[in-house]
Amino acid sequence: MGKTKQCNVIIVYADDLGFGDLGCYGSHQIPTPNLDRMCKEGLRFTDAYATSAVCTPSRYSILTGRYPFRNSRAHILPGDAGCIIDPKTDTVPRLFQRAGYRTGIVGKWHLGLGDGSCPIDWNQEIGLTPLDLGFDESFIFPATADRVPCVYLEGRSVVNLDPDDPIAVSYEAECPFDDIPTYYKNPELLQMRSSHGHDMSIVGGIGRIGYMRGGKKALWKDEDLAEAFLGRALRFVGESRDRKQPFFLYYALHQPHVPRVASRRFRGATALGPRGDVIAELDWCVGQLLEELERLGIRDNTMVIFSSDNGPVLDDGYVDRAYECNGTHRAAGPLRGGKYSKFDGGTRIPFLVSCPGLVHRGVSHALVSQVDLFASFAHMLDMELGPESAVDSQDMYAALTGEDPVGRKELMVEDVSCGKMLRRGNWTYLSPSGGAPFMGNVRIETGLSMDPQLYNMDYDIGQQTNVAWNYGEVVQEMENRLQEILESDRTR
Ligand code: NG6
Ligand code: CA
Repeated sequence: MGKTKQCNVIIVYADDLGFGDLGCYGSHQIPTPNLDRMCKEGLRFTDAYATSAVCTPSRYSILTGRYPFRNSRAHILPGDAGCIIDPKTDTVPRLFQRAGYRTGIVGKWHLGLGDGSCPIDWNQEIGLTPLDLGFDESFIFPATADRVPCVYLEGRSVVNLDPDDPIAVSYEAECPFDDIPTYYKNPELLQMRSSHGHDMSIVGGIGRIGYMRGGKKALWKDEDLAEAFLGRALRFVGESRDRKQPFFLYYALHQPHVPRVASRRFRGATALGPRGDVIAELDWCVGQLLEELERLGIRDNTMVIFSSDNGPVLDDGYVDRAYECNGTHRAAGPLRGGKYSKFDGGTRIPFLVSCPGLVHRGVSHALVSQVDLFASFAHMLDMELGPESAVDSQDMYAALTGEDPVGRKELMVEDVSCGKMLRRGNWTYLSPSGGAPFMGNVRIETGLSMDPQLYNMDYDIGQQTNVAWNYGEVVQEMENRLQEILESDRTR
């Protein structure tokens, strides 16, 4: 088949959306008509994985084509962390830039800012941002919706900075600012209580991780986040179209990560409480984007990939009725565990591809990892990759377009504590690692065990029956292979 050279590419990346959260993946309780339609027009993958069960490492991989273990700083970052991607590292947006594309990021970043040599001064231009990693345009929030600073960053600067109200941020355990509202001192200001953590600064009536002072005019409103990001995404697409330049957009949604505050239009949209509502909102955002592509006459020339950075969690630290209203909804679908865990619920995620060059529509069981997008895009663009670029990325272009039903032979993922899982064919092998089998606060099974675990995903998608003792040779082989990957040349 012909290559879809010069077609636009959009990655829409949800935050904590589970394998079972969309209608097209079996949910009956959350209306997701837009993604369901995109699914009908494209390919729905059943065996696609993020590289990690949490955010920062997955995002590191999707943008660099490297497994997170290659970067010792690829763990959930505080909001004032230095950037963990060395500006010399090749990235997906750089690849597109080299191919003549206009590149943009809109939404959640969570890979750190500045070079880490000194604390970030939020009142000045910031030295190392997505602009230094291959993005021509950048409109982001620095970390997560529950971490300070709760501000947008456009290019190198905080939006709506007021020199008379400078921003200061601290992730010290003790609050260094005695004149800001905090969780225990000012409970009267809270509009949503925390179930665990999120008990430092109060911003917009919500307890956050980290302390923040100043920047009143710059603070985002949680209920406006969806439309603010969507507006920027549409603007980027429109401007690219006006310039007649092909574009790559990384649209990193903040939903359904906590705190879940739906815009007015979606408040009460589902019977599942705020978590359901913000998923309905997320679906609407994607619908708006697809409509705009159609309106501009570029839908047929744009590859849209939709996925999530890690699996789902109901209670991630706020009292927002996610458990109480969940009913029979299964956010991880038939998978065991969820966000944070080594079971498939942590890393097997929704993955939809809708693209002009599609060979087949429908369902693909090809085994693919988000780390593969880099090499697959290189193939699509007819670009060579140097030996140091995207060392873990495999060219899965034929799988993404539906030509190849098989995909990878194997892939590796990690849980929140960096324990490893190797998927090979129908086997999942969970390498032994210590730690509690259950995370009480989030009520998720971790998959941690000092025993090796082996599951046959053909018969046992819910990973209920550990057959490691019956297949000693497979276990040994897979453990050896994991070690081989982990020892492979880190410097490449
Ligand atoms: C955890 C937070 C959780 C979430 C997660 C990162 C607490 C108690 N929990 O530490 O709410 O922010 O980090 O999520 O603070 S991720 O999707 O960005 O990886
Ligand atoms: Ca996440």
